[in-house]
Amino acid sequence: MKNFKIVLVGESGAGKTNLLLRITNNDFDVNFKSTIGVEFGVKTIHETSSKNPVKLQIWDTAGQERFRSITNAYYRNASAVLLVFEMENEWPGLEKKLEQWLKDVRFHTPYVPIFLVRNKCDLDAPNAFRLHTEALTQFVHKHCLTAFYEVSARNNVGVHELFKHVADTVYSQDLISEKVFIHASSSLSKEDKSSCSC
Ligand SMILES: Nc1nc2c(ncn2[C@@H]2O[C@H](COP(=O)(O)OP(=O)(O)O)[C@@H](O)[C@H]2O)c(=O)[nH]1
Ligand SMILES: [Mg+2]
Repeated sequence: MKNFKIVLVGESGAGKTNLLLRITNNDFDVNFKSTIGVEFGVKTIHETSSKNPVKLQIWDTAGQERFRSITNAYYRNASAVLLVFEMENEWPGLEKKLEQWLKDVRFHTPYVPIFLVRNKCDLDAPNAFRLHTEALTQFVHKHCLTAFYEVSARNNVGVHELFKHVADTVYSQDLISEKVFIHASSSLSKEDKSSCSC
């Protein structure tokens, strides 16, 4: 089974650890223990579009995000990044924070798909007008992000759909890079033959 590293990033308190708990243990923790962190959890997604199960190794920060000191090692070999945030009242302020995170992500791992994840959607007032949805959709296009999800780790809303999309994306991306590699090596061997002097 294919195994992929996925990393969670975003502000402290956004709900990264609880997203990990929800997808791996179907659990939720009301306490905010920013310093306690497992390195990663594993989730096998069976219902992928390709019908091939995919194993996701999902990495959680251990509080380093409070100091904006997520290291290169954390991002190393990641196949996708989930940028998690919670809604704030001021869009310009939130946009700035998200852009800082994207800068950091793209500096460490320039080509991976990035999923923008708005957690805690259970906190919305029942009839609240989705003020930010349009701005966020534009943000996703402007920064060429793979997708935008609204989820609730607490109420288990959208979490499975998100990770299924992540699994499908990293799996198909892996197939493409394998094909490119096979194609490149087969054309190389042809060239080798044609230039062979014996
Ligand atoms: N209402 C609500 N609270 C959440 C949700 N996810 C996390 N929280 C709470 O937000 C706080 C921070 O969550 P945590 O997962 O530790 O955030 P992290 O710092 O990004 O890892 C905790 O008190 C959680 O119980 C959610 O979906 N809805
Ligand atoms: Mg945490």
